[in-house]
Amino acid sequence: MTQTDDRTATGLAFPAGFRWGVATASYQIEGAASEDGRTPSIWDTFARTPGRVHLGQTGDVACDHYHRYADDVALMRDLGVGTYRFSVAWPRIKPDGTGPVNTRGLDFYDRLVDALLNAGIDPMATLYHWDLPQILEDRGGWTNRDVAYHFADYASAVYARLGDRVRTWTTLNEPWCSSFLGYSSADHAPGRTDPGAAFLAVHHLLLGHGLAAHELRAAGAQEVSVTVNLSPVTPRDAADQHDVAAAQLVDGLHNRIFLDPILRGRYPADMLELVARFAGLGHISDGDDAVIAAPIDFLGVNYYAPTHVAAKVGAPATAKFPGSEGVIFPDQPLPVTGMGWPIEADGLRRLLVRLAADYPSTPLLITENGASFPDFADNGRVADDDRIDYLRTHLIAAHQAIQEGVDLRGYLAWSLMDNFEWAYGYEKRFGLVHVDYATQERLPKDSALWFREVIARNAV
Ligand code: IFM
Repeated sequence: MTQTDDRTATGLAFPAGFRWGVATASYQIEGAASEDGRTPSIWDTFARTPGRVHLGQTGDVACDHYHRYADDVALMRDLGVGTYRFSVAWPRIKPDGTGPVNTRGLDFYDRLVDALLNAGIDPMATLYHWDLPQILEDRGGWTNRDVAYHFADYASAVYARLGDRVRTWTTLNEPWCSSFLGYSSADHAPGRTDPGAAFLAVHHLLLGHGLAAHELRAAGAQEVSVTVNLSPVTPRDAADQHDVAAAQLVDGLHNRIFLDPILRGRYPADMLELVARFAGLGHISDGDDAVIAAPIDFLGVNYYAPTHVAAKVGAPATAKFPGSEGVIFPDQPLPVTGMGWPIEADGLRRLLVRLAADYPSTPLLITENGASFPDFADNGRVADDDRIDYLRTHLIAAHQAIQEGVDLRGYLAWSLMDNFEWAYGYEKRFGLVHVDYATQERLPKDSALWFREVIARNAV
């Protein structure tokens, strides 16, 4: 990167030590799907199932990061990031899900971590970003309590190899997606449509988080965290009790069903009623609450868009939110990203302020924020002003939250580079760096140059 981009600096300085970085996930960038002993994950299976992923695309090659990681680390160094959040692919480490550790799988992350440290970049490892070994899904996946214990074993194995150099560990990424999109709405792998299974998955993901957090801590991890995707939920009419009740329900299913067990040690009462309705309570054992509430050093917050809801008599439930009969999601009069997601930067400020109020003394770190837009490389340049606007306004909102007293420790942009956007395949581009999938050529977009200046100034 030789150009600079000093558009914007409004002079809003972030606190000293604020962590700046970028994030990715294993299946979305690595490729090398059957190399060095890796076995299929649920996403390999899902992507091969006709009709599930845009144009039948898969992560077989993706950004070929498995082979090009050194160049990608160099890109990050040029960007000036202090932190790189990546995820580890469980099927590389334990190809049969539970048994012996595959050293060759660990070797890859070992090389990556060393390259990052040599480049002065702090590695932040996420242990589960959705690529469950298919062999475990064949035994029920996250509906099976045993998987939570297998997850903790796998976490220990990764820590044993990388814990001397990786100081920050995240157990799960976005358990809402793993449970509700994976087991109820079928938008994600494993593509099931059983709301009861989704609630079982919620609990076993939470349990897996708690067990793994305990193992990591006991082994000496310096920082343990979990990342949730949250959305502030607003009723269409704050004076209408039905709209307000609808918002409360969706807030429960999107946010509180994960936040309360992790940070308060119990399910919220309204959510426990839904769990009982769809899955019974037999899968919740005495002592689970305490395991799930294992202390964390910060909460990872992924924010993309706000949610607006209203009540409507007779409306059917939305599969992503089981139990949401009578709730609708009216279009909002807001601009949208390339995903069709409404853009509201103040939603991030509201969310952070609410988290600080409801769950005090938990430091926060934005582990993902970003936007997809239809980008085009033209004469060696991608002019993505819309992404710069998105990032800038969200950073200003984050800065405002800090001014209002929120203990926000850092901001990681999603994503380092364009990648496999799950069911949307390669059609949607979230990267700061453009990827030409035919040649695997990387080209920093204008947003990368802009973000580099933000990082260098510690200010937006
Ligand atoms: O690409 C995803 C990522 O894997 C998880 N958080 C949201 C991103 C954009 O959809």
